[in-house]
Amino acid sequence: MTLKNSIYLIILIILSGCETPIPEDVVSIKGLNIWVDEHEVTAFEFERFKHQFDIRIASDSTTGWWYSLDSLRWEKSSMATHLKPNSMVGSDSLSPAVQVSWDDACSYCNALNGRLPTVDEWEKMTQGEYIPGNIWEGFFPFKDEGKDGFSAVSSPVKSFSPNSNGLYDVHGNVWEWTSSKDAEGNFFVKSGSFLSDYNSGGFLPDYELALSHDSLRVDLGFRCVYNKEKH
Ligand SMILES: [Ca+2]
Ligand SMILES: [Ca+2]
Repeated sequence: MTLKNSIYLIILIILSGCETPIPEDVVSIKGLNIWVDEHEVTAFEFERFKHQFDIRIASDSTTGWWYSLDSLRWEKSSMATHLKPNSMVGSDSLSPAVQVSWDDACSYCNALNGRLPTVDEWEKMTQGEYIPGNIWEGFFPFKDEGKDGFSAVSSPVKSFSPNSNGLYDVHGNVWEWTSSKDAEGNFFVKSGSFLSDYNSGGFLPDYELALSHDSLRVDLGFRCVYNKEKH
C-alpha cells in the first residue's frame, strides 16, 4: 500500500470511528467479545477492496505458489492472483480469496475496522470440534478422490455445513491467517485446506503450521474478526 493510500485509509477509519457498521455475514461467538466473518473472505470481496482503495497487493509484484496436478509439485507463478489462483483458471465470485499475503489480509480487515483472529480466538471459535469440509481425499500429492464434491480445487464458501458457532469452512477449503507468531516470527495459519490429506491431518483442530508474512499460496486465505466494543 502506498503512503497516499495508507493516509486515505487512516482518515477513512478515523472518520468512520465507532459508527462503522460491521459487515454483513458475521456471527457472534459465545464467550468472546467479538464478531467473526461467517465464511472465508471471497475473491469478489477482496477484489472490491483492492479497487476501492486502489492499492497494489503482494501478488501484483511477487511470485505465488500453486500445486500442479501435471507435475505433482508446487510450482511458482508470477501470474497467480486471487482472481486466477493458479495463474490459468479463474475463480468465481464465491471462491475464497487466495494468493493473499499476511500484510494484505491485515490491510483488508483493518479497512473494515477488523483484524485477523489470534490462535486462541480461533480455537474458541472452532471449539475443538471437527466439521468435515473440503479436503484432499487420498494420498497427497497423487490423487484426490473428490468424494466431498471437489477434487484438488477450492470450493465456493459455505458449500459445507457450518460448525456450532455458525462458521463455515473452518476445517479445510483454504488455510486462514492468524495474528499469532511462532518463535521464528512466522504467523500461524489454521483450518487446513483442499490440499490437506488424512496423512498430514492439516485440517484437524490441533495441527500447527506457521508461514512467513509474505507467503502466497493457492490454498491460503483468511477471515476477519471485529471487536464489539468498537462498534
Ligand atoms: Ca476435496
Ligand atoms: Ca478454511
